[in-house]
Amino acid sequence: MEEVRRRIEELRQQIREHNYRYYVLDDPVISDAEYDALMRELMALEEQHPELVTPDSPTQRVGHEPVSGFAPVQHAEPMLSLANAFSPEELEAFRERVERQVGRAVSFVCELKIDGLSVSLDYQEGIFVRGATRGDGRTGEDVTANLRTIRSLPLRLNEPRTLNVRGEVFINRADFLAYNEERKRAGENLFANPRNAAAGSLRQLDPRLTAQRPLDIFLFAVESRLHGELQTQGEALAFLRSLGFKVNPHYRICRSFTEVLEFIREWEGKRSTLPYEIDGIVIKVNEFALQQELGTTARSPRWAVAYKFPAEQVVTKVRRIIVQVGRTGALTPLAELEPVTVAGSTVSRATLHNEDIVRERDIRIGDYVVLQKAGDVIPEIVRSLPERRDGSEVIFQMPDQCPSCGQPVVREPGEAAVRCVNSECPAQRLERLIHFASKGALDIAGLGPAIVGQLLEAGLVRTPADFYRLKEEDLLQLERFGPKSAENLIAAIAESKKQPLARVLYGLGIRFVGEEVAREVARAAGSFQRLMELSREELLAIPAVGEKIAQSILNFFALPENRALVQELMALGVASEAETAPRGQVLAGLTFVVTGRLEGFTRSEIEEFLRSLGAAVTSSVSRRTDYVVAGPGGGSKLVKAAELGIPVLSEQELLDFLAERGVELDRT
Ligand code: 3B8
Repeated sequence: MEEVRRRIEELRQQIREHNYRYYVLDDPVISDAEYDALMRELMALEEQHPELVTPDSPTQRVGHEPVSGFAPVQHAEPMLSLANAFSPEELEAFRERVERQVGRAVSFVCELKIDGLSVSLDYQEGIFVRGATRGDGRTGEDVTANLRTIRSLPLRLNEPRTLNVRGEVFINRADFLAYNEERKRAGENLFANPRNAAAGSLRQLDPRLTAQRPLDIFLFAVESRLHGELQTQGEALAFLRSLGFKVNPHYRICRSFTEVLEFIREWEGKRSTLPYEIDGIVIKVNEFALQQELGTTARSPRWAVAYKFPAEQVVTKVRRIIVQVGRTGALTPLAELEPVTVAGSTVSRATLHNEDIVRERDIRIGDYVVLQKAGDVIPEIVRSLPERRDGSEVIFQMPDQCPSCGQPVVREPGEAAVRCVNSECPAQRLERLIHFASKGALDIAGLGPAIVGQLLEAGLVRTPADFYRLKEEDLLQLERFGPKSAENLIAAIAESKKQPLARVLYGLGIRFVGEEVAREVARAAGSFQRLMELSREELLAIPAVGEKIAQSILNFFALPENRALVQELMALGVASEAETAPRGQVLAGLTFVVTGRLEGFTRSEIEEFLRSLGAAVTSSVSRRTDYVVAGPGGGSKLVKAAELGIPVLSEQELLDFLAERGVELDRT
């Protein structure tokens, strides 16, 4: 037995080494056949001795049975996104801001901006234990099983470290093309670009399918806790490599901004020679101490910027300009184009935003136009080509009646948008219903635009409250529904009642109330009932809410039909959990930071729990922190807490603290 154990360990060690050489260094020293022989021997031994199988064994990459959806993962440090610079001028502005704040010239690291999707990886004592997508930056999805299938991702590090790192998952250009070809043969939908293909693969529910897809990963960041031990981004990249991670080799430490510009120019030219797609260059302040000093905004670090390569431009023809009515009644002109391929996908429509833009860019029906993708995603008509006109082109006129309901439209002074103000307008109604069910709002699976359209058409729904009154029999009358799909949709709708108030508020589609504002307003209100009663003063006391937003919320709740809708949703049990939950908001107004390794819970469990009690949980210790909860390995945050005189609670002390406030928490 001891012998078997030894042989298994030996095989794993060898296979790991060969994996590293093959997938990370791209420099194998044995043939594929020799490698296969090692792997087969290991698999056979593990099959005979299943008790010896460990999660970090190289055999564990193939993936197990499908998981049902992905569990949410709270990021210990928020996953921010990069601010963009689209021109040398914007890049120069970044440099000036940095140097003004730091007070001197600084050195930068330039990295290729891999066009994939960011993930966060957790290792415990050197073992890969969890990986998550960025999600909304605060909460991602647990895609551990799928990440395990990426051959260049070490399941076990060269050192038994406990840490969080970040990187970019991507697919090679050639693999992407082959993969799309395969999908075409199988009659499946094609992916528009490698990033979408990578995202689709990573979010694949069956890891056995993900395992067949050619995903790869480059690592580019370490958690800030390591910023004491490592001093610069350059050191962090070297450190990541020493642990066995794949790090993109084409980075450069630049001692002056001239070198940064040179790096950019160089890669703008060499971009197409890479086997994977990049959409720009990331420029980071090299020293962590300076990064810390520069800090972050709500969304992005101030110490880094993504320089986006100028967009690819193509010429196409405007066939028609149609007018769409949005959920707030805004009329938007939309150009229908002769289909063209730009930046990797086919485009046949582009929004023209509003009347003024159509006039400024002098875009006429029948015109040839220059099209590009803004930020490489949203198709945008940059300008028309008047020299190619033949006289048959027609100047676009915004209608003075709503194309959906026929009511006269209004243009408020100082606003670019023309609006239909008829709240009964069918187009607005449809868009509002679609929005209510959509991803950031109630996120009702199976209730997409087409189904909502059918339901509205059939007279089965008029307001979001009607969704909750639907019965399976109602759905069975509709095309495309069978007993199973009807049952699933009803279940998904019922399930959505548990969504937090913030999502419901966002789902109401109040003008200027985006997801972030909705979160803050919902938290301040605490309950649905209170939400309707918030006064102007109370609204303005919320940091994210200014005059314009406050007025919009007041206007919304001033309308009897909207109040009636909210009353109905409450009566139907939507978002009732928060206020009827047995635990009150006993921690409201307190800010916590959780650090170190806890025993009874994961850090994100504790954080979620504290939030459910009304606390704010942040990732860094500041004067606004009330308590730090620390397990072993708290590190720099404890030092900061001591400096600022902030009380530190052990796990047990936290439980006692909560018990004193009438909250019991079971260890799991
Ligand atoms: C901070 C640093 C986001 C990123 C970052 O290759 C932050 O560094 C980020 F908030 O998204 N796609 C890279 C890449 C992406 C990011 C990054 N570095 N090389 C990439």
